[in-house]
Amino acid sequence: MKRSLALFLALTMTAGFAMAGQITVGFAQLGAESMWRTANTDSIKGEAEKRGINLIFSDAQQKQENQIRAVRSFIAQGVDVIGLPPVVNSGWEPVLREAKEAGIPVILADRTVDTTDDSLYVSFIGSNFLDEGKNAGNWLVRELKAKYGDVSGEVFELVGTVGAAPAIDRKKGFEEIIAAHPALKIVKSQSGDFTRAKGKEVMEAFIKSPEWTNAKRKIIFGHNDDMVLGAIQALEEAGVNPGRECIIIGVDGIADAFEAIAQGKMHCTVECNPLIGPQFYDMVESIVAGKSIPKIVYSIEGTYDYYCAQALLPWRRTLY
Ligand code: GZL
Repeated sequence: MKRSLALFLALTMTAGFAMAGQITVGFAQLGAESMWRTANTDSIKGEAEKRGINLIFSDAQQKQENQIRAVRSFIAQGVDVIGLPPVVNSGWEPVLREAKEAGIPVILADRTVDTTDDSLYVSFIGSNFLDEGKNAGNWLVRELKAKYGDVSGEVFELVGTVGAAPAIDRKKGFEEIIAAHPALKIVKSQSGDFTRAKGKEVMEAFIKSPEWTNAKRKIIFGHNDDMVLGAIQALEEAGVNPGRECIIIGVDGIADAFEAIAQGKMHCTVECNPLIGPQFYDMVESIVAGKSIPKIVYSIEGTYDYYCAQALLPWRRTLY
């Protein structure tokens, strides 16, 4: 094995050593880009420990080539099951074929892949991102009708990682809902890569644009809460009062978003449940026991706005 690959594996792998009869799972986590991802990692690691599962965990720092390298390493180690949250939805068929040929089942955990051959993975567990985009759109339409009596405004969209399933489908779902309201339109759309830092940078550029100056009703829709929280920082530094001068919607439902809503700086967050560890390992144990599992397992999720965020904040802090 090349020195660089050996060094990479040593640096990013937290490898366990399986006892006889113990299940070994290789999980190629995509990164640590957001509070959502941190909570997701805690759920995957914590549940493995609770169940006595030998977990080999790697962090790809949001690079597809690192994830592919980690999957190849899990195949070489002969793990029982591979968990993969693909950072983008294309370019996976070759390595998924290698896992299939090695007889190692793959569960897509959190994000999906574009493939015509769905025998390359056993199942997908995660959220319905299209519904999350629709939930954001529907909340906005209801809010505009209730508050202003008309559905109009200029949307500034903070897009997630380019090519990632949640970014593609949240956008698609949101656009599907607002398409019925011609006076409500997306006037600027740019990727903040799901991070707080880049969300701030993109909002700083939006604020300098003519679309922002000419906007009659400034609406910000972020594909995750971390980018929205970065954008709120940019707004406040530019002397804009986010809660009063804008309508701001995020996705994930992280506690910091509940906090921002409770402080009147944000208006709504659409939940995306990161705590899929228990469901994921139920699927792993079923596969190892030779039982069949559904091709798609969706997480249970809600939508939280300024009516409930304050009251629910203490509960949310206990989750992540
Ligand atoms: C969604 C997940 C997304 C979150 C972001 O299931 O893939 O990735 O919405 C995270 O916070 O970066």
